[in-house]
Amino acid sequence: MSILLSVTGWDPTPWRRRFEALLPEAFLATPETLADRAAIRFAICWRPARGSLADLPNLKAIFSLGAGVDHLFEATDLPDVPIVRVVDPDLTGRMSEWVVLNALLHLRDFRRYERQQRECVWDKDDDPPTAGEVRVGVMGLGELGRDAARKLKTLGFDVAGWSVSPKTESGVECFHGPAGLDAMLARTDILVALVPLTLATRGILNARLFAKLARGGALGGPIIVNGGRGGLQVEADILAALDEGVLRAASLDVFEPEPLPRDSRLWSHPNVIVSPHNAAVSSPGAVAHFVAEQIKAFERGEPLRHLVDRRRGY
Ligand code: NDP
Ligand code: OXD
Repeated sequence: MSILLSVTGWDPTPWRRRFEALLPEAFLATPETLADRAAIRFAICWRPARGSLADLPNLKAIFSLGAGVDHLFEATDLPDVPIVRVVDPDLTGRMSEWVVLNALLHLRDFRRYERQQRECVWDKDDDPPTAGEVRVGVMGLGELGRDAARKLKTLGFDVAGWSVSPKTESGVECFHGPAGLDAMLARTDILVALVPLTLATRGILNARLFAKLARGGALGGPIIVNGGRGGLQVEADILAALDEGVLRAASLDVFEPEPLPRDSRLWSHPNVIVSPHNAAVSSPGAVAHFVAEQIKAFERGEPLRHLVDRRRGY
């Protein structure tokens, strides 16, 4: 069995080592070493090199090394085979850590106390809000959004969520569809974006949406937390909304383009927390295991799991 490992933007070495150990019978090729295109049965990808997926006549499936698959749909020559994405407790747990961390940083006004420490200032809010007074809206109640919503709920936040299809989640007010979004925004102090980047969601975090967020909440203004994709957000609108007080703060893990350019004002804005697209890294240890198990199951005649719906784009 031959497998193509096509990875750009991440170091492919730990991935190659993991797959060699987990699938010792497989021949692992890279776009640079690939000689026999007809031998390739599976492609394992993160931002695959341009043209690397074309002309693989015996390809059975493509595995994304991330939960998101927008990086695959960028290719014009994407073969028409099943696409599997990552659904793994390791990745899910990491994302929830990042979401909870940022919700707490804003709840506890961490930026202010960090600044004060640098200036040796001893000053505090005498009646700060608790989690129960803060309404969080999670855009996307999928694998990641649902887990984050549950963990935020456990901490006492007043949590709602939004998805395409109707959902029920204990203790979480669930909204769906375009009409449901406005209703959720109207009760949201912290908006967490965990929707995939698709034609329907590109640019959704824009000035029109920010204007619909709740005013008068316990945090002194709405806050956005984007762990989804940079393409969801209109950066100029975020900066303008922060400057005009429409938004109080933003935590951003994802950008377009990445890395975030040095001259972006987001780096230095006092009310923006930037992280380098590491909210939930795909750990080679966990994710290679997930992919290898699926390949073995497929070779035994079992169906692939966590397939992407090409029509929806996620
Ligand atoms: P899922 O596919 O499991 O969940 C996506 C959720 O978004 C679903 O609830 C879906 O609704 C909802 N959704 C999709 N489109 C829309 C829309 N147009 N309107 C309303 N809701 C919508 O994805 P995951 O939770 O696994 O991952 C989400 C995203 O997180 C990934 O696509 C990726 O971009 C990002 N990510 C970022 C990482 C990072 O490190 N920053 C790491 C991993 C992922 P429904 O359930 O009804 O279909
Ligand atoms: C992913 C990511 O989609 O790391 O998994 O962004």
